[in-house]
Amino acid sequence: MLTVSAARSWMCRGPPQLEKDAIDHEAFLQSPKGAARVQPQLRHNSEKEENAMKRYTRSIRTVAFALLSVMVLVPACEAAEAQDTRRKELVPPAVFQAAGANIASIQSSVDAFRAALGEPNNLNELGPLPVGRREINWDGGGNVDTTTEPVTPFDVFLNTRGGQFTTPGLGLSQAPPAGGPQGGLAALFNNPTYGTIFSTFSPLRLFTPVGSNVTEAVFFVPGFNGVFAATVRGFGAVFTDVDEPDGLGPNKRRGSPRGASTLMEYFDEDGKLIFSSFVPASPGDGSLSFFGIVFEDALIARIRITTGTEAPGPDDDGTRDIVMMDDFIYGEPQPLTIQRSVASAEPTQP
Ligand SMILES: [Ca+2]
Ligand SMILES: [Ca+2]
Ligand SMILES: [Ca+2]
Repeated sequence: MLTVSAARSWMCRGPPQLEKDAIDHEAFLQSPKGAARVQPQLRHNSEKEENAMKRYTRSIRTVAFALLSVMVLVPACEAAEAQDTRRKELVPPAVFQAAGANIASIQSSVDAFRAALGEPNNLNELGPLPVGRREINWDGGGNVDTTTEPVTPFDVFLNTRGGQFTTPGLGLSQAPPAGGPQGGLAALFNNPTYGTIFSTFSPLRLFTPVGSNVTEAVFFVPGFNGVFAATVRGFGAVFTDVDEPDGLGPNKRRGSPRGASTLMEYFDEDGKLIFSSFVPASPGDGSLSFFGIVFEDALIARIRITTGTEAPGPDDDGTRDIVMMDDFIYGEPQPLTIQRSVASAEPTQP
């Protein structure tokens, strides 16, 4: 089967055997013996060429179809080759993080992260777009306070914003800390304390796995219902009530044996871990934390978020750190294999 890289190379350089045949044919026509002796051979060669050209044309069509089917539009061969070179070099990302008692504690860090990803907020626009970012605040456009049933995969924003979220647990839910027709997190996890120990960065709802403390994110070109896999150059998330580390130090730390509870892990399209970090903590209840990174290129294919020391349900106390998520903010999803050239090319629809 023709690989994408082989197809791209062929598209760039053309089939070498056909070029050689054409050159030999022309030299023969110009030779002294050519006009007198060559007509039968010339016809034969012409038929060979015609057949070769038909095969070449058919092959090109096949390759073009294969390329389109995997979203390889090859805007420029030079860009593709430059991409292969740069893939070997991993430039460290810019890191944005903050934690504190309230929204003001993290607002400037979130805004700096947004600026690093770039304008505009692409909302529900059809992708792929060359610049900008996507955001999910889980709020249903504003004052929605319903608690959604846990589902996985969580595909609510798969088409509109190109984000798909999964958990190894029962599912993922959007909910206010308390209240609304279903009672919010306090009712979802049958723990009334959850109504007071969590706060929102964007009111009214938070996002959480149920039956697990792990959430994974993958990306697609917005507007195509998850058909075209994509990567992003940056991803950040807001958290509430990250208590650990609590400053006790490695020998007296509480809860997690890792010494911290909330972890962000970033993987490339080959599944390789390219960056990981714990999320900064803040003491007390209802605190907010933010952690995000931005690479130069769209290297991030998957993210694994570990929230707290264990799945929500138990009390948040000296041995357990329960954590919820709020806003997800990420770079405009770029189709796999052209992500590094799209920024310098005309926007292309798949
Ligand atoms: Ca929210
Ligand atoms: Ca707490
Ligand atoms: Ca906590």
